[in-house]
Amino acid sequence: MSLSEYRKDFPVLNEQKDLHYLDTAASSLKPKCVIDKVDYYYNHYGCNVHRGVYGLSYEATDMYESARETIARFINADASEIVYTRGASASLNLVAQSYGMTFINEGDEIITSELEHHSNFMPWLNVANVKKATVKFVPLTKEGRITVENFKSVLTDKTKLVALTYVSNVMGYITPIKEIIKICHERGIIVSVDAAQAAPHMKIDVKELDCDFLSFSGHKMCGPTGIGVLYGKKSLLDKMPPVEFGGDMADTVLKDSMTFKEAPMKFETGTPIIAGAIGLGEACKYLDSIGLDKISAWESHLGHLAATELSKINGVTVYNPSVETGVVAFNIDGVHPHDAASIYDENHVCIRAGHHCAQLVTRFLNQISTTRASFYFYNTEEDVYALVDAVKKAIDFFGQF
Ligand code: 7TS
Repeated sequence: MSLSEYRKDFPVLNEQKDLHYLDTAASSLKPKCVIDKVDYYYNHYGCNVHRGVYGLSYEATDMYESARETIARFINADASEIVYTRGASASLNLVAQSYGMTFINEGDEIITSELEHHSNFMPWLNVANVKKATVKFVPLTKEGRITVENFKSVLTDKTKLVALTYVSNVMGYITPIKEIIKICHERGIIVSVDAAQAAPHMKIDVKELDCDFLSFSGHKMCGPTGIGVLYGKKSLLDKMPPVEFGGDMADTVLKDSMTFKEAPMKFETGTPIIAGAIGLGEACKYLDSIGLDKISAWESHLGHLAATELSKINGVTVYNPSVETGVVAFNIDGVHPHDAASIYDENHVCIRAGHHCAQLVTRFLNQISTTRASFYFYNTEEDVYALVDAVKKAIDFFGQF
């Protein structure tokens, strides 16, 4: 069941044999095939796309656009529905800035949750403030989950848009998003899904989900930094205005008027993230070659193992013991996560401590900070036990005071 055979694809893991990288939720490691693909573009092309009237630029454009098709296939979308952005944050902001600022009006309600990353909450709070709309929160269950029943309890005739995460970056819970989308569409409500922590780990089919928007980042799924994706239904993208203006997205420009290219081009201003897009296409192929179902199953096993083993340690609180993905949130009672993290680091265990850009979750847990271990397919049970040992060492160390 272990996917450890893929560890050899990661130069960082080959270079540092004693590294326990448990911070994929922040950014995944990058496999050689992706690094090589980016390198290939720079070594053999290096030129711009869409504009050069010469063979080199045509070929680079082909690579760049065929990556869009690969990414579209990865989530069962059409290439015309894939907007390249610089990351999930940019994608989520684009939905709010373009769709939200145009179609949300005074008195409307936007439903979101306390589980959101700041990038899927702040843009909507901003829209609500500007447009005099209201933000409502799905009440979380005691363990911090979004349920369909709780979602329904905040739904009203005024609800215009729902912005929810598919998988929480702190708690690792999976939102029952398909059922929520179905309920929303029966009432004509638009749903924007934050899939930053889902797309790297589970098979997503946007047609089956029927989501209106779906956002994710390349760097959390073996792709380069600086590239992300906004999937939007073509009918919605077509009626949304661009929010950035300039090179490449213009159709006709006159002294007193301008027109734009069709979506997705109208949202991609200036020289695009060419190498990033090409690298992300390669990352999608790589993940597909392993199999997203195998990836989720292995991560779920590691997440469950870590939550179980950490829960056994006296003085450790695991906040999401029932987690179904590879994200585990915990603290050593009475020890600040940043202090403990220094002991983890000494033991070559890389994990994140802090509010994880999701302060509403930390508040929900009544903490100022939490520690998070996040697993990917390249992690092993050995990584789990290294974490458990490091936590015990931190308890021993801080217990002396
Ligand atoms: N949404 C979720 C659910 C996320 O986890 C993140 C990043 C983002 C949006 C934003 O993605 P970005 O690529 O634009 O930064 N989350 C984290 C994290 O948990 N630790 O570091 C970044």
